[in-house]
Amino acid sequence: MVGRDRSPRRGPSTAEAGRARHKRANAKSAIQRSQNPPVALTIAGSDSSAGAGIQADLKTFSALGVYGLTAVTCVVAEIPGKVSRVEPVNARIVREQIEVARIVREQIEVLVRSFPIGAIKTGLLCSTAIISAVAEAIGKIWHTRGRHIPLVIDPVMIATSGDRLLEPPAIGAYRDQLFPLATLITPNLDEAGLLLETKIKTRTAMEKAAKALANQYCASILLKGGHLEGDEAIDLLFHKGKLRTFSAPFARGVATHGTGCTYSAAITAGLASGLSLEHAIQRSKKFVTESIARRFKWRSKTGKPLEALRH
Ligand code: PXL
Repeated sequence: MVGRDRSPRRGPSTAEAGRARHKRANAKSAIQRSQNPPVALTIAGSDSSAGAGIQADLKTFSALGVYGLTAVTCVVAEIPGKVSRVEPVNARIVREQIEVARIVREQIEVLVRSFPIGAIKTGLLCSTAIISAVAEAIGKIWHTRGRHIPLVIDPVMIATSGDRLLEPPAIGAYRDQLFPLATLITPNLDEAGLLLETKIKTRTAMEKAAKALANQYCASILLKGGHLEGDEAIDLLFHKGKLRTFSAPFARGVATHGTGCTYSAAITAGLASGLSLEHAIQRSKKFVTESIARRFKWRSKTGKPLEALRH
């Protein structure tokens, strides 16, 4: 067997070689830095059909060039149109829920200590204990970092199918603990109605509701109007004392779900990438509208349409 030549290679002096190495390393770290995408964290539930929840958030982050981190709060077994079961991560009784809440908090804390997170979003938080854990973890992070990371709260309460996803007493925990930390809250008409204990049925009522929520929680509000007005899907932003409208043609006869998750994830990706709130929302509205237009279409064995957003 021929032995390998282990003698030192001939080449530049040690100092020159050191300088060259240093230059290469600098260039490499500059490349690595410039290649690293913005980072965003989603704290949400898992949707087995992957149209909504943490799966929709990750697909949206990727499509918009953002590296997504996750903290899972609950597991939802479902297909489009039917939620079969919602299970908080490993929780059956209150004691276990507190244990779960600790797991959720630890996921967030360890990620925030390690990654340069540019924005955070919350989706389905499922229970009072989990909302408290998330609020506590985010409050602590802000305190130790000495700055606020933009926080987008999608107050998921009811699925597109009409199934309830949040236990009713948890609304109080949202109000008291999490909303005060929000940069932006993105309720739909039903969620805003539950929060304000009223029905929102007109454009004027929408304007009143957006302002009332913004005043109550000192946060910007994006109230999603869905199909309230004719052929347009109109959303109202109340931000820094001003109302602004975002609209797109309303898509009829669509059987997708997860548009709310996708919308708030896209806004979070925009904020993590340094866009202003208004620009992030404008880009996200377009992204959601396009994801609906180019949706995937299957048929279930019983012949029912089975559709999913193409992120
Ligand atoms: O679209 C609301 C939603 C959010 N999060 C999870 C879901 C759903 C709807 O089904 O499963 C995990």
